[in-house]
Amino acid sequence: MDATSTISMATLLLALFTLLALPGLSFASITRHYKFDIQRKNVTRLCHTRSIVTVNGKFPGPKIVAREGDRVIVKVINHIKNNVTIHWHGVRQIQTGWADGPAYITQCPIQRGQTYVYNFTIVGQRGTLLWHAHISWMRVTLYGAIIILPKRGVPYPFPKPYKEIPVIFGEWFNADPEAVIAQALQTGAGPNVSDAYTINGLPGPLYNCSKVDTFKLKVKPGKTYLLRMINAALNDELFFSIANHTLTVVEVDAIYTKPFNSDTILITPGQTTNVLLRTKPSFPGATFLMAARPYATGLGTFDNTTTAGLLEYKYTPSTPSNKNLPLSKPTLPSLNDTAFAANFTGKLRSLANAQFPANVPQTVDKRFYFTVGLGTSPCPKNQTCQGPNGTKFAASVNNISFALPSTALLQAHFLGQSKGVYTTDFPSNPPFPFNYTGTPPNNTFVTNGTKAVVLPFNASVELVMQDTSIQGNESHPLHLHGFNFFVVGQGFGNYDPSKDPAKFNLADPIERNTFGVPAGGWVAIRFQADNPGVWFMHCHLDVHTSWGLRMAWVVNDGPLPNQKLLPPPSDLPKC
Ligand SMILES: *[C@@H]1O[C@H](CO)[C@@H](O)[C@H](O)[C@H]1NC(C)=O
Ligand SMILES: *[C@@H]1O[C@H](CO)[C@@H](O)[C@H](O)[C@H]1NC(C)=O
Ligand SMILES: *[C@@H]1O[C@H](CO)[C@@H](O)[C@H](O)[C@H]1NC(C)=O
Ligand SMILES: *[C@@H]1O[C@H](CO)[C@@H](O)[C@H](O)[C@H]1NC(C)=O
Ligand SMILES: *[C@@H]1O[C@H](CO)[C@@H](O)[C@H](O)[C@H]1NC(C)=O
Ligand SMILES: *[C@@H]1O[C@H](CO)[C@@H](O)[C@H](O)[C@H]1NC(C)=O
Ligand SMILES: *[C@@H]1O[C@H](CO)[C@@H](O)[C@H](O)[C@H]1NC(C)=O
Ligand SMILES: *[C@@H]1O[C@H](CO)[C@@H](O)[C@H](O)[C@H]1NC(C)=O
Ligand SMILES: *[C@@H]1O[C@H](CO)[C@@H](O)[C@H](O)[C@H]1NC(C)=O
Ligand SMILES: *[C@@H]1O[C@H](CO)[C@@H](O)[C@H](O)[C@H]1NC(C)=O
Ligand SMILES: *[C@@H]1O[C@H](CO)[C@@H](O)[C@H](O)[C@H]1NC(C)=O
Ligand SMILES: *[C@@H]1O[C@H](CO)[C@@H](O)[C@H](O)[C@H]1NC(C)=O
Ligand SMILES: [Cu+2]
Repeated sequence: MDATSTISMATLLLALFTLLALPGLSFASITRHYKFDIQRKNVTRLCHTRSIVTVNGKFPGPKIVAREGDRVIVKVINHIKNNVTIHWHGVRQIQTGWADGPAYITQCPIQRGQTYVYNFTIVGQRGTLLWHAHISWMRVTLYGAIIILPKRGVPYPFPKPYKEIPVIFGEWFNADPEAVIAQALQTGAGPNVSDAYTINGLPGPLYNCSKVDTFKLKVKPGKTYLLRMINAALNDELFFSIANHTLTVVEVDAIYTKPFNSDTILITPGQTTNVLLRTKPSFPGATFLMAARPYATGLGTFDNTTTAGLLEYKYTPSTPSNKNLPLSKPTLPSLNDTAFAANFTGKLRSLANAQFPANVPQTVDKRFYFTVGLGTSPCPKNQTCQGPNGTKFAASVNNISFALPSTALLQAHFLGQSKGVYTTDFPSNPPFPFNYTGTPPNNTFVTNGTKAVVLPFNASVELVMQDTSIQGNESHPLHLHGFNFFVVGQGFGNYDPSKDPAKFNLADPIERNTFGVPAGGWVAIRFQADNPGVWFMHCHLDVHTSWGLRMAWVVNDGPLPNQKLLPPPSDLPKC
């Protein structure tokens, strides 16, 4: 080897080394391939065997692991009679709305025998998210974790955990959930509630015939564990606590937070929360219960049971046995503790530093005020209905109960064929004002329609969502697809546009994709409409979604090539 080639080789190696060391270069990212076979499996819980729908026969489903910047390709093959779609909850899907997944919004369902390949990259996100089915109530058993690691060589903004553990909450029905919701929609009554909550698919020791199905977290003393918590329950927000241990919240919805300590966390369906658990410095000689049960304030019945798991310190011969020591139980807030909920959510702040800035829109192009809540719809002529006063339960946004179309909105939008599929007259304000959190109006009937809001590319949006007291004040965890939003303000009673904006936090508000509109209150959010496509927004309590608490935003293309929705993949399912 002569001198020049040695030099050029060294330069090349140096250049290569520099490139590899720099995070964010596309060639450092990789493609992660997954295959999801949708198939039934007999599973027993609470001494009750049921044929449930699974991915690859696993319950909860397989976890997706990727690094920030990676491409994820999931081939979904549907082997069952039910239609299926999969949603990658919280993944931004920049320009790739075709891979988002809500049925009849971004795609037609994958029917029996069909295959669809979800193909997307993970841009500017790291943390915990979840995937779940997004059609009818199929997500009761079709869900799993999405774990997005930072780019190689980039540390967490908190001490490196000794171990990372997914903790996924779910809801178990002894009955077939598809039959439960079909019957409720037919009769107009509230659906039968679930029989148990689960931690990683296991109800735990507080239910009859369930001791064998208990999640056990075995830990060593003096270590820091990262619990990646996900609420995949169908209809219930949950309080969670571990006896005698404090949790440090460090990330929600794949956004780093300013760390804060709490003995109990509140997590709504669709939300994720990463917490650090520091174990006791020495073997404590006792086992600790971890438990979750709902936060609920509505008038309807709900599953008020408690799921539990065990935090077990590893026993070594040099430590005394803990066999006969009492089990420590956590104290959870009462089922209707709205003060705790407000206190907890009020503590969440984005990290908002130079490396992880909070890009809060400081000015607003478009303002919206949406009521969210329950209502009723008339009973069909020759039927008797079992909802309030012989009507049917319904739910709405600005009094519109969203009717799903029979083809996908995104296709209609892309092809310029919205006529007969959806209209663009979704109201920016409630149709008639009333004291939203006071005595409900006499007429609680909703109207229905398939209506969307159209936004120009990159509009900055401020949306105030107001709970209504119709059928009871209740927290509604609203989830926005395709974006994260900043929670700039929240309060109780009716939003006051003359006084409340002065109190908005535009510096370090929490950024996330799902937020519980306070029971009997309001929340103000802001987001930049920088992702072209059709984006669903809905309550993540599936019973409310089924009743119509859902709507869609259409974000038009921008002028540049990287501001346009890409063409649909060739295997996009047809209706
Ligand atoms: C589930 O159990 C039923 C009844 O025992 C049986 O007929 C069926 O084949 C089983 N299904 C699967 C997927 O194992
Ligand atoms: C995924 O999308 C990328 C970008 O459009 C494309 O190059 C690639 O071929 C796709 N892969 C599959 C398996 O569809
Ligand atoms: C757990 O907390 C309870 C109540 O504060 C206390 O009585 C008990 O001693 C604690 N147990 C352990 C092992 O720390
Ligand atoms: C849970 O609900 C059941 C049935 O509605 C009720 O009987 C029971 O008192 C409730 N338990 C709690 C702790 O609220
Ligand atoms: C919460 O429920 C308890 C009974 O479980 C009741 O006494 C109390 O009034 C309720 N609080 C609120 C704010 O509804
Ligand atoms: C709110 O949180 C603070 C600090 O953690 C605590 O001292 C206070 O008691 C909490 N208030 C309520 C109503 O839970
Ligand atoms: C009444 O309901 C039944 C089924 O529930 C339906 O077959 C029938 O057509 C309905 N009649 C009218 C007049 O709507
Ligand atoms: C049902 O109707 C009665 C009388 O028409 C009314 O007093 C009551 O408030 C209604 N209940 C609900 C839940 O709408
Ligand atoms: C709305 O109703 C609530 C509850 O009854 C009441 O406290 C409040 O004063 C009412 N607000 C207005 C503006 O009337
Ligand atoms: C509501 O109904 C009550 C009694 O049915 C009536 O007195 C009142 O005027 C009605 N209010 C409105 C706003 O229509
Ligand atoms: C929508 O409203 C119309 C009346 O405007 C009614 O006939 C129809 O049944 C409603 N559809 C649904 C799904 O509630
Ligand atoms: C599945 O979806 C297709 C397309 O929308 C629809 O025609 C069919 O009725 C659905 N099948 C079932 C079993 O729901
Ligand atoms: Cu809701």
